[in-house]
Amino acid sequence: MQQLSELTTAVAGGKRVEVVRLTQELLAAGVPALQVVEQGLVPGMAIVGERFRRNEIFVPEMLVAARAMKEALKVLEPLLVQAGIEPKYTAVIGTVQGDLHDIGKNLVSMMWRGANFKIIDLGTNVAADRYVTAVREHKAQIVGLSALLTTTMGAMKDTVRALRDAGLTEVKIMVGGAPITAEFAKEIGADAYAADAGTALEIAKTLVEAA
Ligand code: B1M
Repeated sequence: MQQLSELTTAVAGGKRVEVVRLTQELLAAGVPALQVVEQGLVPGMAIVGERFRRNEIFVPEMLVAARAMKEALKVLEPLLVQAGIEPKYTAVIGTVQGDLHDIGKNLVSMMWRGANFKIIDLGTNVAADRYVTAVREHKAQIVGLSALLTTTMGAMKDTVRALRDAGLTEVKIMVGGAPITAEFAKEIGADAYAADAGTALEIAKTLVEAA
C-alpha cells in the first residue's frame, strides 16, 4: 500500500506532521493499527538505524525520528489499548539499566494493556533491584525486560539473575529488543523471547494462562 511506504519514508525523515497525517489517513482507510505500526512506522526506524550505522545521520536526527514515531503512537494508542474489564494479570515492564530506548518497550506495554494486563511501567534505565521491588510489591505474574544496545545485554542478564536470586521463581520473565535472540534468552534463564510486540502479546498470554 502506497501510504504505508510514504509513512515509512516520513518516519525516516522525522517529519512529524506528515507522520501523524498519514497515520490518521491509514486508519481512516481501515488499515488496522498494528499493521500501521509494523508495516509503516517500524520499517522507518529501521532505515534511521541503518543510516546512523553508516554515519549518514547522527543522534539528533535519530531523536527527531523517534519523536515523530511517538506522535503517531499517541494516535494509535487508544486503538491498541481498548478499555476492558478489570485486569486479570499484572505485568512489570522496563528498559534495562544503561539503556534509554523506550519505543519498543512502550509498544509491548500497549499491546499488553490492550489485552487487559495491568501495567507497571518502570520506564528506562531500570536497575535490577527496581524490577525486584516492583514485582514483589505488585505481585506481578510477568516481567518484561527490553534492551536495544549490545552493551546493555549484560544488564538484562544481571536483572534475570537478581529476580531469581530474590526468590521470585514464579514470575515469568520475557525479554526482547533488537540485539536479543531466543538463544540469548535461554542462556540467561528468561522464560521467553519475543521478536516484536504482537508476538510478545501472544507469548505473554500463553505464559500467564499456563501458570
Ligand atoms: Co539508538 N541505537 N542509541 N537511539 N537507536 C540503536 C539501537 C542502534 C542499533 C542504531 C545503529 O547503530 N544502527 C545502536 C545500537 C548498536 C548496538 O548496540 N549494537 C544505537 C546506539 C549506538 C545509540 C547510542 C549509543 C548513540 C550515541 O549516543 N552515540 C545512544 C544510546 C543511549 C542509551 O540508551 N544509553 C542511542 C540513543 C538513541 C536515541 C535517544 C536518539 C533514540 C531513542 C529514543 C527513544 O527510544 N525514546 C534512538 C533510536 C531511535 C534508535 C533506533 C534508530 C530505533 C530504535 C527504535 O525505537 N526502533 C535504533 C536502530 C534500530 O533499532 N534499528 C537505535 C523502533 C522500535 C519499535 O523497535 O525498539 O526494536 P524496537 O522494538 C521492537 C522489538 O525489538 C521488540 O518489539 C518492538 C516492537 O516490535 N521489543 C520487545 C522491544 N522490546 C521488547 C521487549 C519484549 C518483547 C519484545 O518483551 C518484554
